[in-house]
Amino acid sequence: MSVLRERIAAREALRGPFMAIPSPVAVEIVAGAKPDFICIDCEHSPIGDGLLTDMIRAADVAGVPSLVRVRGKAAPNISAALDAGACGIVVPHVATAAEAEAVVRAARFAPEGARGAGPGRAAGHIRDIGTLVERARRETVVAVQLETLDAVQNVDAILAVPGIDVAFIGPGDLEVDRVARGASETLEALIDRVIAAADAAGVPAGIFTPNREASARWMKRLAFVIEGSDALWLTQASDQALAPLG
Ligand code: 3PY
Repeated sequence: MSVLRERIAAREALRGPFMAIPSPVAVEIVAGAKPDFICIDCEHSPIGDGLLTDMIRAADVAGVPSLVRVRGKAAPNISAALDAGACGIVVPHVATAAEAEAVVRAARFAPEGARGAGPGRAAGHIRDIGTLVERARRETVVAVQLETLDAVQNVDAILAVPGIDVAFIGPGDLEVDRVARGASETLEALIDRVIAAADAAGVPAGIFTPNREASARWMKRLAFVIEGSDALWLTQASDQALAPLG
């Protein structure tokens, strides 16, 4: 199987969940269902760096690539995820070209960026720093999450930044921002604008979906989908299992 970054660039149909339950066991369970990837969600969970490493390790054992949605745009969040061995990052709330440039700088080694070559897990604990740099140049996935009106406004400039692999749409946050700011454009129209810009820039677009039905609809149009989460599934399953007996 080719690496995730190549599969994304080839626009293979790829679908995987967020993992928000802070547990390598949860990763093992979900990885057993053979998703194309998992995306460990540090933005909306209490997953710290130590546990993140164990969750990536569990995904590696199962042969499932792990992306990490980092806690925020700051460079230390990005390097912590990549040094722990994630094959890529999803960076929330990217809204300007300058922010996109900072993401690429933090995520890519020179000459594309300025990531520090540290002796972390991704470097075989210093045994493989040369291999790390060479592999990361080929394999590290950089996804920017576009989820505000500002991001839509600036989408052409954001996607003109070299080194971005996925324009990932966050429809939930985009809708919150749209309503809060009283925008007249519909959510669908805003999403269409991002997809059109991504097509024009030659950058694959992706989107978050709440369930498999929504994924089936979106995957007629987009190749990359993050669907639901382990926490969402556990919520739904427990509500159903513990509903009052009829
Ligand atoms: C969104 O839909 O805005 C998301 O961030 C999904 O987690």
